[in-house]
Amino acid sequence: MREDERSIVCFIGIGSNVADPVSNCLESIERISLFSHIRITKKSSLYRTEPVGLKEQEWFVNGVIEIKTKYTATTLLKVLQQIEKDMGRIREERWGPRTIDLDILFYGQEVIKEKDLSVPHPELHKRRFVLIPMYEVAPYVIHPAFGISIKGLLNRLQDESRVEVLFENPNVEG
Ligand code: A4P
Ligand code: MG
Repeated sequence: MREDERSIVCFIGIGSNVADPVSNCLESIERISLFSHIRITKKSSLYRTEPVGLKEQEWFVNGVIEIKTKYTATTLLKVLQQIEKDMGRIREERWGPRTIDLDILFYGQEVIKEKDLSVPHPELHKRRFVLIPMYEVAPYVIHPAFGISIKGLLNRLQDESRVEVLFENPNVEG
């Protein structure tokens, strides 16, 4: 845990395209909410999204949540990876199908470049399936490496893959 005990605002990207992707996404949010040092403060709608990277796979369901946490970024990554594991995610091909994928998009305004952790997530500014739900919960958050807001990143975005609202999350807070 962070020694100063102050919470950091983070954004987590959620994705699934295996079995029942909507329940996988909702279950992962539920599991995240059970950690005592994580408070979920906003949830985006869930979106049905065209696969990016490896095209020959099922469409994904994607969403973003805002959390406040006292965990360090490294501990938060471990928590998310444990949830992925508990939900039955096995090692698959890169960019291929997955039961649940939990990415740290932003950890406050920190820029982290470690072997196992890059924050902001290095692909987020290139991906419509991340920026659309991110825009819904926090349009004015600034990307700390580029100094550009989510709105600005969306305006510059070249990714034209389709992102459709599936249903509005019934529990949006904040
Ligand atoms: N890692 C480094 N930085 C981070 C971070 N900020 N958050 C490391 C989470 N993990 C981070 O991740 C591989 C390693 O990344 C981890 O061990 C961690 O230490 P992984 O999730 O196990 O592997 P992966 O998912 O196969 O690769 P990668 O690069 O994470 O894939 P992505 O970027 O997650 O992309 N299309 C649509 N429409 N929707 C999607 O959600 N997702 C992907 C996967 C491709 N196409 C998609 C979607
Ligand atoms: Mg990932």
